[in-house]
Amino acid sequence: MDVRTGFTPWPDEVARRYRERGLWRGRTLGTEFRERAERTPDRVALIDGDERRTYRNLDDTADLLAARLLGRGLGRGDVVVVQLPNTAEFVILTLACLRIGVVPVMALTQHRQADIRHLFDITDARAYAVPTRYRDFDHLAMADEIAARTPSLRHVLVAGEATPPDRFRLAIREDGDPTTARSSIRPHTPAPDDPALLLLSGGTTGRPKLIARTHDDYALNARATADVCGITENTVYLIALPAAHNFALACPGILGVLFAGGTVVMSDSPAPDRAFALIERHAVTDTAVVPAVAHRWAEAARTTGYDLSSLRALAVGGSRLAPELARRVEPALGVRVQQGFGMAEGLINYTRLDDPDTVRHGTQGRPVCPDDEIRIVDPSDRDVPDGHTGELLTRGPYTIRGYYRAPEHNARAFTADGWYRTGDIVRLHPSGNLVVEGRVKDIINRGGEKISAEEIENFAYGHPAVSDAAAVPSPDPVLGEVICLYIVAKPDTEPSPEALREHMTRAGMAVHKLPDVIHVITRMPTTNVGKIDKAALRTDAARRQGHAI
Ligand code: J2J
Repeated sequence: MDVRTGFTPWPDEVARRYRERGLWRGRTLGTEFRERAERTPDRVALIDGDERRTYRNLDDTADLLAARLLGRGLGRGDVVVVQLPNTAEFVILTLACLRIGVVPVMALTQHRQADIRHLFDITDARAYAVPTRYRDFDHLAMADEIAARTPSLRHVLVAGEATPPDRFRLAIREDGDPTTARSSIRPHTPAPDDPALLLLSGGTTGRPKLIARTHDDYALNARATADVCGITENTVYLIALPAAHNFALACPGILGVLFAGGTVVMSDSPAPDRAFALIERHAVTDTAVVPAVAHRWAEAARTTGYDLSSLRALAVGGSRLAPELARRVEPALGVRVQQGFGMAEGLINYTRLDDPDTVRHGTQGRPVCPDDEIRIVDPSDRDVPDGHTGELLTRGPYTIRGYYRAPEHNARAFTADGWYRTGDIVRLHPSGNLVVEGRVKDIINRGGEKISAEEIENFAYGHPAVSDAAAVPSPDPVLGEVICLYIVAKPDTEPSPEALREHMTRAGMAVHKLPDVIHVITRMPTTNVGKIDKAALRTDAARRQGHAI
């Protein structure tokens, strides 16, 4: 099935307006990069370890790989599940796919069988890109197991060294003639309003939802965020968060920096020692992190001797940044903090670099594009008075109109006139910026990683001794929130937290979704309508952690 089936387009007249206003430029992401590469062929585009690639080299390598993908029968509308760490291969494969309309699904390296199989089920992906091993996990073995039970999967693209000969190896380092490759791929350029890639949503339901972003809208996303972050040809940008995240991929991230002619430096970890060494070595000017990482960096900067003086701006987002931490990070790292409140579904808010301290430290910013529309509403969808809290709804030229192949969920997640219900509780600051005050969606935001409570509960119910399960966030001084799972056992059983965790791992749960804390209790607290009282559990979890909430 073609990827365009199940994608919700913008209404025609809205799309026409976005084109007329020059927001959608009718160029694919592959073309955006090509045009930049033609302008600054000799500048350094990408650094990964000791490997440096100029714009010309990256452009050629992407073409060579695109031609090989075509040679394997992959083309416009085919889907490939990409599960690669922060490496040059991630960038090269992504650019190659974007050139010929192969649609990457951006999975995380922490995902395991359950999530990956779900991605294949939704997309009928024909290829799967994996490292051989990563962080002590044998991805190649997982790819084999998935291939054995997934008829649509025809090609395993392997990044890295030794690869068995019966596979299609992702050979991105080999030589070839880029001119021949370029002419063979030219007729396969996708349409700018085709879905370009699929992002994963943290989601509120049992399984992650997919977010289809078009070339037109994602190019705007990358360009508008690069503008408000002051990205230029002189920017050296460290990718310290997982590249598969929207934040690191295009806000401005890899694509925003590459379209502006800057240099992208890949880091396989946000750990201070790794990241600081790269900042010093490559004179990194900009990067983006989640608050948990900002906290670690600010602490580490006091004791490590790295020269961080090149660093100019630090974008911080993904979960709530406490104003005290925002204030502390700036002198500790010698940077200006730029808060980002965004979502893979679209809307990105940023504070601006020249905003006063009160705004930069105390708000999560304002939309990056003048055509972003926002409303703050009460539970009956009525606009709240200015300054009051309510749920944030949004529409705009890079915000989706529906999740991919999820009609039932879309009926709840979007209003009839196309507003996306973010599930975030916000308030408008007098400066016109948004302040995130909470959320109505039942997720856990673990250090910026969003995990659906229902998904964790479903895994727990898979254990034969579990009678009742409820997952709630528990406050954590570093990660902000961690996953706390409450269990009621069936009569005459005594499942231990270790046994439950082992069960979830065996069931293929992603590494970052495993509960941090499990409490086995005798009875679930319930509300007066008989539902599990999650508010009571959240309070209990906070109390057990020793935090007041
Ligand atoms: C509180 N909650 C926040 C913030 C996101 C830039 C920045 C973040 C993301 C991202 C992103 C928050 N304070 N500063 O894609 O490009 C929570 C909200 C939001 C959800 C989206 C980007 N910044 N959040 O985090 O798709 O609840 O995107 O709805 O992963 O993260 O999560 P995600």
